[in-house]
Amino acid sequence: MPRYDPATALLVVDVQNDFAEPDGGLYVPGGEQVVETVNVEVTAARQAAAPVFYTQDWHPPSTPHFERDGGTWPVHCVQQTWGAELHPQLQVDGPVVRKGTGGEDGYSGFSVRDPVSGTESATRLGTLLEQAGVRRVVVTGLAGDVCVKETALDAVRLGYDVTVPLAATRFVNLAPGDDEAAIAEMQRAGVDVVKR
Ligand code: VGL
Ligand code: ZN
Repeated sequence: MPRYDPATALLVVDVQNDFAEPDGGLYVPGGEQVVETVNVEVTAARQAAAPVFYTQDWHPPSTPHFERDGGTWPVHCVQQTWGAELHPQLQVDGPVVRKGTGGEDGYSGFSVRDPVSGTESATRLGTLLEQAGVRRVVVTGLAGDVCVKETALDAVRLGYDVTVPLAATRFVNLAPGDDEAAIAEMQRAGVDVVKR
């Protein structure tokens, strides 16, 4: 388990019903299992006075992020629906940063991208980490080959030391092998990927 301290934050990415529950709109196989392992991290972080931040995929009902509207993904995490809610068993003890709210692709917790124009803009997460004096981040949640990966890569670019404990994530594997490719990409970027 990663060691926490006030400068080592825990990031909990998109632990929402649509990803974590078998009848969710974009179920990540084994997603329900991370609720428990993430909660262990939340408890450890809070005991060490480490800040915890959550992200929440939060899409409008129609967005070019969705396959039916010209994008990639089945409908998921539509604002105000059951699927978009954080998992009911998730321990929430810190700010929740929503992403994709204006119809953007919100893969990284740090930034969103307009799927039509390609323009990127920052979420609140970077500012929150700066204000808290964070130097290191532990990235957990769903999915390991999508939002966890993009959040971890962005955190490296922003100068943070980054750890991803595999016990606290699962992979969507839209294409077979996406999990191994994501792990390799994170490692090449300097992420400390902790195997189970
Ligand atoms: C995610 C696909 C689409 C994720 C979000 O949270 O990993 N994946 N939107
Ligand atoms: Zn999404």
